[in-house]
Amino acid sequence: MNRRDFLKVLGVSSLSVSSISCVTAGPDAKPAQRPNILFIFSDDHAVRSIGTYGSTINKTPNIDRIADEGISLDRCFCCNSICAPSRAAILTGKHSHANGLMTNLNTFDGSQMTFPKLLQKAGYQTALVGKWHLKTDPTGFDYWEILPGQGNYYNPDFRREGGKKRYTGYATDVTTDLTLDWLENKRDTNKPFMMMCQHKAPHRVWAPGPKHLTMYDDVTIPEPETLFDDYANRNSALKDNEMEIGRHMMMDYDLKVAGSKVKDVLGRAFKNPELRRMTPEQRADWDAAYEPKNDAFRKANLKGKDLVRWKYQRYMKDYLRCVASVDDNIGRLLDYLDRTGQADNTLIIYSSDQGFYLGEHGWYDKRWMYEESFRMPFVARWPAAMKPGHRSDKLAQNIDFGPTFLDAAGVNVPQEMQGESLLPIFRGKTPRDWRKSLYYHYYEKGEHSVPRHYGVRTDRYKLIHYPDLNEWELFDLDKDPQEMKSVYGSAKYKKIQTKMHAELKRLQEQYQTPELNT
Ligand code: SGN
Ligand code: CA
Repeated sequence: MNRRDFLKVLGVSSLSVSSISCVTAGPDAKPAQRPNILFIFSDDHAVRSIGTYGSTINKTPNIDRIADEGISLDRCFCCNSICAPSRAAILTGKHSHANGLMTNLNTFDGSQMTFPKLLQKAGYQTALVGKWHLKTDPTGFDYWEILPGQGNYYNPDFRREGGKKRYTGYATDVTTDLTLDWLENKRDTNKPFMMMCQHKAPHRVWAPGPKHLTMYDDVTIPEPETLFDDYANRNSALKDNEMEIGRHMMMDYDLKVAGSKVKDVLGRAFKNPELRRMTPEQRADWDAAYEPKNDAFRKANLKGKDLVRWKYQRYMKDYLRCVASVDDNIGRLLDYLDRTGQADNTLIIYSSDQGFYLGEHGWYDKRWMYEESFRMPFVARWPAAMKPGHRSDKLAQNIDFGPTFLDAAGVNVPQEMQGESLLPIFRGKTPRDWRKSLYYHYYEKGEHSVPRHYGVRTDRYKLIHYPDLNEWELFDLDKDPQEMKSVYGSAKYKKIQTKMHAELKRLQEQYQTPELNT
């Protein structure tokens, strides 16, 4: 029985144990007393490129400010490391099989229960701006304006009820402009708000904005130890992956060597889709930044590992430039809250749909249950109700976000949500029976050739099953944090292995997962 079931039996709602004393939240509270919720969310932002998570490669002063004045979760994980499924899990508080959105190819059933709908019903004004990626129109929002599909970086199109509009500018700036415009001019100020500001950045094709085109030009980004992984001692599909910086990044499309016809190992040489969207001025700035560096690259005629190293530098600098714009724009939202006196009673969150590989194992992209793509950043601040400067290593998951926001708003968390409110953790009062393990399931058979897999993670161990390969992996994260050697089947880990199998089975039963029937 989980904590919420237990409380139900006692006739106590999760709110009554975790409501916050200085906020008079509850069904009868005056709307103004309930917190605003500002959820800032990005696409593919790995913790290793965030200051508060110990980044040695970049600075993120605004994300760090949220953490310093609130909390950062060190062990927050997604339930399925891919965009649309992570978003659906957040909206519904449910694992992928339970909300019906298992892969990016599925369509979200917008008629189901979601936390924005419940907040709206409870008197919140709800809004969504930016990347959505769930195919059907958003439901449960008083206002929405979204990027179609994956969206674009330069002069992005946005879709809203009854129309489409192209905005001149850079997507991260435009998404923030639209967010601020709604907050300042469009909403009903008699009601608390819940705004989801969702960036495309730093998703592929990592196109930096005009302000950051030459940032990092004079530095060398440190390489991860596993950049030249040989994929030994783990599952047999690793060697068949299609997400290597060296072999699967395209020169023009990914690496900004405009006009290059050099093909990747899959025979592809796509053009960067952003260049044709730019205004002549934007294109001139872009070329002024990239062409001198591209000339030097062509002359150097790099081969083998030197070429991989060059690709890694180009990739990382572009990725980090996109992150810099996200961080700057978070600063604009923090300023807005300060300027309007709303900072104190606004729960502001920064997170991203999953992690990402920044060269670890030689990769970009995500999908695997390995730490880099499994982990999500999560920082939150709510001065009226939380102490500053708190870190937590408790196991949290994206299915907890909805329950947390409902709990903060004084709205009962429905029994059908599988996540738990994180508010007790925010207050440093983690219940003794807080979860000891997490369930993960990746279902897609598609791009980047990652096999379907599922598993369980505890504080120290991770067990993964690849049903199509009929193979298992077991990692001791204390001894092998980079997950370079599976100890599955080793005599030394026999007891742990048995325990982890039992734990996986327990979670499968708790969540009624599909592999129970396979
Ligand atoms: C696109 C990307 C992939 C990426 C998926 C999923 N290719 O298809 O590299 O894995 O999105 O990303 S691209 O050529 O279109 O950039 S997700 O964040 O939407 O899940
Ligand atoms: Ca994503």
